[in-house]
Amino acid sequence: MRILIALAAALTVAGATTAQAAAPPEVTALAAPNINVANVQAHLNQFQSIANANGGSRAHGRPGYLASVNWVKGKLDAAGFTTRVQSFTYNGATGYNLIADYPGGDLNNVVMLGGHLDSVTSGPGINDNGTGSASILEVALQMKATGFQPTRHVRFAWWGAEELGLRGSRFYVNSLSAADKSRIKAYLNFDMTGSPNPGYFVYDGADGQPAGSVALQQRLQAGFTTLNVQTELVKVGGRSDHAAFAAANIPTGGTFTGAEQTKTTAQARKWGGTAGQAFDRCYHRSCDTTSNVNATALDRNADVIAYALWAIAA
Ligand code: DPN
Ligand code: ZN
Repeated sequence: MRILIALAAALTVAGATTAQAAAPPEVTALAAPNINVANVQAHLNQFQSIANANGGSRAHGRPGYLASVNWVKGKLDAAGFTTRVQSFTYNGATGYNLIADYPGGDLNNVVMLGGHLDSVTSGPGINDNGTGSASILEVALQMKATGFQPTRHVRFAWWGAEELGLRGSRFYVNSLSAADKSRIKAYLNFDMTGSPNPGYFVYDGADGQPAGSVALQQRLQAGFTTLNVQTELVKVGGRSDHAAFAAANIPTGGTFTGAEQTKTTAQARKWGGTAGQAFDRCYHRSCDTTSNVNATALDRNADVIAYALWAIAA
């Protein structure tokens, strides 16, 4: 699906040499790209193959985790991102965050998008959180493919060891100077965006989150509205990697399609799917494979990520 952002922009004529009356401002459409869900699914297939080749998981301290980092890094390097692997130690094993900067934009005005790349040890972690990881990867690649040149600087992160207590994201935020923290104006988190019995949740920006979080919430809600999808607010508290940013007083937001909780009758009426069943029956289980992803939810969330990024970073 395609989402258009209407922007008022002044027309400028390159190379004009004669003084003429300025052209009137015109409304042009700056289109956020329609994220092709087949591309996101191809990334998920890659994560599944990596797990299959590495004992069935992509967990912290297991070879499938570093293989995931290296694969995502290769895609970003090829697209011209400036990438960095940040190591940390947790539980006697080395963990890794992958940080990727899109060249250009105001370095004092940074927008970050992130998601955790690790799985639990019991499975390949395709919905949790191959989905968020693959979606922000595809959005990053489409920045380059479309030649997007935002005013703000855009940075992506794939976090390690989320499943062991948000370790990687906390390590990253703690590694920043006060000045570097203050340069980050927004952090958007994507953790589980393709649940098989999906809900459409947006992080509640008023739930003890820093000032500015409600604006991010509303931007994400607007993306879903454009797709004619109803949303509910969810209080995610400390359950994912936005928490370290919120603790540093950085505005946060995100989307979520549900985990172990049960879809209500009212939610099934609104979103379809099965009432009385978990949003993700394979949450943290070995069956969290590529079969455990709802393609419509994956597609809609990827489009909303692009919609929000194009609007916020413009
Ligand atoms: N943090 C998620 C997990 O990795 O288990 C679950 C979750 C994601 C919960 C997003 C709330 C919001
Ligand atoms: Zn998760």
